[in-house]
Amino acid sequence: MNKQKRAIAIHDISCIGRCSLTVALPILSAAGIDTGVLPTSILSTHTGGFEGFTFRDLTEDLVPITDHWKTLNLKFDALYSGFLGSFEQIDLVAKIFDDFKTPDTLIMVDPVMADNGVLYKIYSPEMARGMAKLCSKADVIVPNLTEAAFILDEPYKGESLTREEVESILRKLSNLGPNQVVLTGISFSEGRLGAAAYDKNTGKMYYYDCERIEGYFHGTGDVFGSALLGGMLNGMALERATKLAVDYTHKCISLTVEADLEKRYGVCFERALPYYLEQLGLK
Ligand code: PXL
Repeated sequence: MNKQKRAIAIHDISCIGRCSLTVALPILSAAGIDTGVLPTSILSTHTGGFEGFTFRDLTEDLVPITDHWKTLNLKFDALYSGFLGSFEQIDLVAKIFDDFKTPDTLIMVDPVMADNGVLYKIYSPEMARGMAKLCSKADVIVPNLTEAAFILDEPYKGESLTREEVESILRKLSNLGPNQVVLTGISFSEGRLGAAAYDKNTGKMYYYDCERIEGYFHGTGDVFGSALLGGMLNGMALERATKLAVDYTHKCISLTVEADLEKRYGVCFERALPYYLEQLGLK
């Protein structure tokens, strides 16, 4: 029998406004990965840009769902967590990682909780501390600079950091446990924006950036993380997958701006999927 790669995406469902599962699922599926979901919560919209959103916490469902999977002896090539619905979910997801990890399972944690120096609504500083614990279980983590500061319990210094500062953050994050760290929102010169990646096993650091497009674009962290994981599951090394994730995210933003689309709906990642598939060699 041929082997089909399988991943589980552990994020919320924001019913409106492309982010989390409505981004991870289509991107990973396009990358040829059979992607199952473990929804952490359901919101009527994401939390940034629509007033009065509803929020249903699905903490109580995580254990029954994954207990059923255990009886089926299911195996996954990747477990990918993002936005969680409660503080308790941190320990539950950590346990799910332990229960389903095999020597071939890639665990990716995007410690989604903050941006631009501020925690998202519904996240508490206590939750931020818990995220550090979850990151310690991962093979790869994908924080932005704000999330990195919360995880390391350090002040957020803004975006303009030196290479030495970025390298020190990457090393400290990898010392928590993950072998590979990809830090987003890195800018060493005006008008450029990208990511820095560190592989603890080789000691190598990589930087890659693109032209910066001004403005805040919702859900782009999820686009980036999903594109990175899709690249890695298609056999790309960290450096190549990081470049692809930066380029694809940049393309999604530039198409959204060109088409003059309403920003709170997230970026039109669908229109850049042909480019993504081409880079993956799937088209
Ligand atoms: O893209 C991160 C994210 C995920 N899920 C929800 C969010 C956000 C960012 O604001 O609100 C519900």
